[in-house]
Amino acid sequence: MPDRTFLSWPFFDEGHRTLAVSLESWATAKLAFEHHERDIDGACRKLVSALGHDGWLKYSVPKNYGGHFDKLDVRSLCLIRETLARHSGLADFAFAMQGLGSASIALFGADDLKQRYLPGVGSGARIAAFALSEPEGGSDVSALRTTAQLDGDHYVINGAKTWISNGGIAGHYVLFARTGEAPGAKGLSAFVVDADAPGLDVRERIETIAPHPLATLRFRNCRIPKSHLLGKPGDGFKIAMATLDIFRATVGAAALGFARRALDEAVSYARRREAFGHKLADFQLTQAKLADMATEIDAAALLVYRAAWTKDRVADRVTREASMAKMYATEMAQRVVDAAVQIHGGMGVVSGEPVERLYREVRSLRIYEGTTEIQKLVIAGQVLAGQDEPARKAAEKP
Ligand code: COS
Repeated sequence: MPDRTFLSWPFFDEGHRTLAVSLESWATAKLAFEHHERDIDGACRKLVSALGHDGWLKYSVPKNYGGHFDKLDVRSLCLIRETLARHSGLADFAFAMQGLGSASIALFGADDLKQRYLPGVGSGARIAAFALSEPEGGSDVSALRTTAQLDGDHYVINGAKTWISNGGIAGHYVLFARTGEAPGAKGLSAFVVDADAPGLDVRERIETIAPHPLATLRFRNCRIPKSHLLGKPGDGFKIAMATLDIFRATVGAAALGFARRALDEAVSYARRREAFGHKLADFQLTQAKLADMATEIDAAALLVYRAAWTKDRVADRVTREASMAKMYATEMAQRVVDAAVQIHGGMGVVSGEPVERLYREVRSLRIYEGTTEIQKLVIAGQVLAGQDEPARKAAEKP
């Protein structure tokens, strides 16, 4: 049984506690922590559909478009990702992408775009994707090369995007491209592109150590209606960053889920496995590992739910908190999962064992939605600029 004591922390209200308990029952009944590798696309489609059917995707869209809350509640998103990740990395992935691939529309789209795209995302009928990274760069967003040129009532898109999760199975892509209002970051715009838009091809699928739908997309004179612009021309960088401000904390939450599962597996193995006439759990070297794992998990949970609570209750801009949560929790999860593998010895590297799977699942979290190195730049930038707005607002609260 995973540690649930954190649910009594003051970051949460009763709704969050109920959500965590009911999703835990659902995940226990419906999700198997097992191999899906044979038909990843099919498994992913089924997961989106099940998550939608049973109401969990209502947390990915705002209330007016079939969701639960007026705006995305980051604490709920984090609790859901943490719980799903503990049961199935692919279920966490399927859930996370519905939010990441639609939040820019919810935050910056015109009402008719929201009406067209968000209800399907919230019901699971439409699979969403976020297309930012390019073959020549993912970290340096201001250097994106894909172009979108205005031609009458359309934008014409040319270029390529890569590492696109749900590439090939998505119904739409939130796309960032250069519209050229100014050099660098101020010359980017955001759009919604339907997957069947003429001129958009899925060029190749990418296989990774923890398989999920992932592809490179090519745009050749791909025409989309001008009305598919999100926000204003030139707003693309800020739209991408504001979206990542929400979802970076949730990546930390997924890392927490993987880490909690690894700790549970390690404790259970240490209690039953004998060596030198004792259970592994009787050895102080094992105990020291378990103590470090448990402490790091709690530290990461505090950072993740601090970021989520700050976004929900205190400040719109939580760049520093979200980056700290993402960086610390994903690095922590790597260490915790590695320690769990070590406690399992040879069993830890047997294909299909839960900790072997966690070892593969956890690695990409330190890379996607901003590498650890990028998070350090973001945090240092905030510290050097003295941007402590959320902390100040929190201190002012009665
Ligand atoms: N919310 C709203 N606006 C934001 C913002 C945020 N979170 N972050 C930055 N901005 C604004 C800034 O206020 C600034 O606006 P002004 O020029 O009007 O002041 C503008 O955007 C540029 O910001 P900044 O100068 O901080 O940008 P940098 O070029 O220094 O940022 C990094 C560079 C590396 C931090 C950024 O490109 C980044 O996060 N890259 C990683 C992207 C990523 O996660 N890639 C993985 C693909 S997604 S799976």
